[in-house]
Amino acid sequence: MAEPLVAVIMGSRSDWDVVKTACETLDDLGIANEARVLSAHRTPDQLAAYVETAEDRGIRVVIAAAGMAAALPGAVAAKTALPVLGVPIEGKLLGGLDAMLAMVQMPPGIPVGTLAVGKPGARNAAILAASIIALQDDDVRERLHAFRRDQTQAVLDATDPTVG
Ligand code: RP5
Repeated sequence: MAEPLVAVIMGSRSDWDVVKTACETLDDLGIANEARVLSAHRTPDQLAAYVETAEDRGIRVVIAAAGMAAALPGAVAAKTALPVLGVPIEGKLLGGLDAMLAMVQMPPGIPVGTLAVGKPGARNAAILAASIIALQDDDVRERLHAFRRDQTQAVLDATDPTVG
Protein backbone atom coordinates (compact mmCIF):
# COMPACT_ATOMS: atom_id res chain seq x y z
CA MET A 1 0.00 0.00 0.00
CA ALA A 2 1.39 3.40 -1.02
CA GLU A 3 2.15 6.02 1.61
CA PRO A 4 -0.71 8.55 1.87
CA LEU A 5 -0.30 11.81 -0.06
CA VAL A 6 -3.50 13.41 1.25
CA ALA A 7 -4.63 13.64 4.87
CA VAL A 8 -8.39 13.94 5.25
CA ILE A 9 -9.35 15.25 8.68
CA MET A 10 -12.90 15.70 9.99
CA GLY A 11 -14.00 17.36 13.19
CA SER A 12 -16.42 14.60 14.16
CA ARG A 13 -17.36 11.06 13.15
CA SER A 14 -20.72 12.61 12.24
CA ASP A 15 -18.99 14.36 9.29
CA TRP A 16 -18.01 11.05 7.66
CA ASP A 17 -21.07 10.75 5.42
CA VAL A 18 -19.88 13.88 3.58
CA VAL A 19 -16.15 13.33 3.98
CA LYS A 20 -16.20 9.84 2.49
CA THR A 21 -17.00 11.50 -0.84
CA ALA A 22 -13.53 13.08 -0.75
CA CYS A 23 -11.85 9.77 0.12
CA GLU A 24 -13.78 7.90 -2.58
CA THR A 25 -12.84 10.52 -5.18
CA LEU A 26 -9.19 10.34 -4.15
CA ASP A 27 -9.40 6.54 -4.45
CA ASP A 28 -10.89 6.96 -7.96
CA LEU A 29 -7.91 9.14 -8.83
CA GLY A 30 -5.48 6.59 -7.43
CA ILE A 31 -4.23 8.92 -4.72
CA ALA A 32 -3.41 7.25 -1.41
CA ASN A 33 -5.13 8.97 1.50
CA GLU A 34 -5.75 8.58 5.19
CA ALA A 35 -8.82 9.75 7.12
CA ARG A 36 -8.79 10.86 10.75
CA VAL A 37 -11.29 12.29 13.21
CA LEU A 38 -9.55 15.12 15.07
CA SER A 39 -11.18 18.23 16.44
CA ALA A 40 -9.78 21.75 16.79
CA HIS A 41 -11.83 22.20 19.94
CA ARG A 42 -12.14 18.71 21.44
CA THR A 43 -8.67 17.26 20.67
CA PRO A 44 -6.44 20.31 20.00
CA ASP A 45 -3.20 18.71 21.21
CA GLN A 46 -3.68 15.52 19.21
CA LEU A 47 -4.61 17.55 16.14
CA ALA A 48 -1.46 19.66 16.42
CA ALA A 49 0.73 16.57 16.89
CA TYR A 50 -0.77 14.91 13.81
CA VAL A 51 -0.47 17.99 11.60
CA GLU A 52 3.07 18.87 12.68
CA THR A 53 4.40 15.53 11.43
CA ALA A 54 2.31 15.40 8.25
CA GLU A 55 4.77 16.97 5.80
CA ASP A 56 7.69 14.82 6.99
CA ARG A 57 5.51 11.72 6.56
CA GLY A 58 4.96 12.59 2.88
CA ILE A 59 1.54 14.25 3.05
CA ARG A 60 1.25 16.86 0.28
CA VAL A 61 -2.28 18.23 0.81
CA VAL A 62 -4.60 18.34 3.82
CA ILE A 63 -8.37 18.29 3.41
CA ALA A 64 -10.15 19.44 6.57
CA ALA A 65 -13.92 19.23 6.98
CA ALA A 66 -15.95 20.60 9.85
CA GLY A 67 -19.30 22.08 10.73
CA MET A 68 -20.61 24.72 13.13
CA ALA A 69 -17.75 27.02 14.30
CA ALA A 70 -15.49 25.03 11.96
CA ALA A 71 -12.11 26.07 13.33
CA LEU A 72 -10.51 22.85 12.08
CA PRO A 73 -9.03 23.93 8.72
CA GLY A 74 -7.68 27.14 10.24
CA ALA A 75 -6.14 25.25 13.14
CA VAL A 76 -4.51 22.87 10.65
CA ALA A 77 -3.23 25.74 8.49
CA ALA A 78 -1.76 27.38 11.58
CA LYS A 79 0.47 24.33 12.09
CA THR A 80 1.60 23.46 8.55
CA ALA A 81 2.66 25.18 5.33
CA LEU A 82 1.02 22.39 3.31
CA PRO A 83 -1.99 23.46 1.23
CA VAL A 84 -5.14 23.14 3.35
CA LEU A 85 -8.50 22.68 1.65
CA GLY A 86 -11.57 23.33 3.79
CA VAL A 87 -14.92 21.61 3.35
CA PRO A 88 -17.80 23.17 5.29
CA ILE A 89 -20.30 20.65 6.67
CA GLU A 90 -24.02 21.39 6.67
CA GLY A 91 -25.48 22.29 10.05
CA LYS A 92 -29.04 22.54 11.30
CA LEU A 93 -29.01 26.27 12.07
CA LEU A 94 -27.62 27.85 8.88
CA GLY A 95 -27.16 24.95 6.47
CA GLY A 96 -23.38 25.19 6.50
CA LEU A 97 -23.14 28.93 5.86
CA ASP A 98 -21.74 29.33 9.38
CA ALA A 99 -18.95 26.81 8.71
CA MET A 100 -18.26 28.23 5.25
CA LEU A 101 -17.79 31.77 6.55
CA ALA A 102 -15.57 30.53 9.38
CA MET A 103 -13.31 28.87 6.79
CA VAL A 104 -13.35 31.67 4.22
CA GLN A 105 -12.63 34.45 6.71
CA MET A 106 -9.12 33.41 7.66
CA PRO A 107 -6.78 36.21 8.75
CA PRO A 108 -4.14 37.23 6.18
CA GLY A 109 -1.06 35.02 6.38
CA ILE A 110 -2.77 31.70 7.14
CA PRO A 111 -4.84 30.71 4.08
CA VAL A 112 -7.47 27.99 3.79
CA GLY A 113 -8.76 27.16 0.31
CA THR A 114 -12.45 26.80 1.02
CA LEU A 115 -14.69 24.65 -1.18
CA ALA A 116 -18.47 24.42 -1.46
CA VAL A 117 -20.64 23.20 1.41
CA GLY A 118 -21.17 19.45 1.75
CA LYS A 119 -20.57 16.64 -0.74
CA PRO A 120 -19.91 18.90 -3.77
CA GLY A 121 -17.15 20.57 -1.76
CA ALA A 122 -15.78 17.23 -0.61
CA ARG A 123 -15.59 16.00 -4.20
CA ASN A 124 -13.97 19.21 -5.42
CA ALA A 125 -11.48 19.19 -2.55
CA ALA A 126 -10.28 15.80 -3.72
CA ILE A 127 -10.03 16.93 -7.36
CA LEU A 128 -8.21 20.11 -6.35
CA ALA A 129 -5.83 18.07 -4.22
CA ALA A 130 -5.15 15.97 -7.31
CA SER A 131 -4.45 19.13 -9.35
CA ILE A 132 -1.93 20.29 -6.76
CA ILE A 133 -0.19 16.91 -6.58
CA ALA A 134 -0.25 16.60 -10.39
CA LEU A 135 2.09 19.57 -10.67
CA GLN A 136 4.93 17.26 -9.64
CA ASP A 137 3.53 13.79 -10.23
CA ASP A 138 3.16 12.60 -13.83
CA ASP A 139 1.07 9.53 -12.92
CA VAL A 140 -1.45 11.61 -11.00
CA ARG A 141 -1.52 14.16 -13.83
CA GLU A 142 -2.39 11.44 -16.34
CA ARG A 143 -5.13 10.04 -14.10
CA LEU A 144 -6.53 13.53 -13.48
CA HIS A 145 -6.72 14.22 -17.22
CA ALA A 146 -8.44 10.86 -17.77
CA PHE A 147 -10.86 11.62 -14.92
CA ARG A 148 -11.81 14.93 -16.54
CA ARG A 149 -12.14 13.36 -19.99
CA ASP A 150 -14.51 10.74 -18.54
CA GLN A 151 -16.49 13.45 -16.79
CA THR A 152 -16.83 15.43 -20.01
CA GLN A 153 -17.93 12.33 -21.90
CA ALA A 154 -20.52 11.49 -19.23
CA VAL A 155 -22.09 14.92 -19.69
CA LEU A 156 -22.07 14.61 -23.49
CA ASP A 157 -23.57 11.12 -23.27
CA ALA A 158 -26.47 12.65 -21.31
CA THR A 159 -27.02 15.57 -23.68
CA ASP A 160 -30.35 14.19 -24.93
CA PRO A 161 -32.29 13.35 -21.72
CA THR A 162 -35.06 11.64 -23.72
CA VAL A 163 -32.69 8.84 -24.83
CA GLY A 164 -32.10 5.77 -22.71
C1 RP5 B 1 -17.91 20.18 14.38
O1 RP5 B 1 -19.10 20.14 15.08
C2 RP5 B 1 -17.84 18.88 13.65
O2 RP5 B 1 -17.05 19.01 12.50
C3 RP5 B 1 -19.28 18.58 13.32
O3 RP5 B 1 -19.62 18.99 12.00
C4 RP5 B 1 -20.04 19.42 14.34
C5 RP5 B 1 -20.90 18.62 15.26
O4 RP5 B 1 -20.16 17.58 15.86
P1 RP5 B 1 -20.88 16.39 16.64
O5 RP5 B 1 -21.67 17.00 17.76
O6 RP5 B 1 -21.78 15.69 15.64
O7 RP5 B 1 -19.77 15.49 17.12
O8 RP5 B 1 -16.83 20.33 15.25
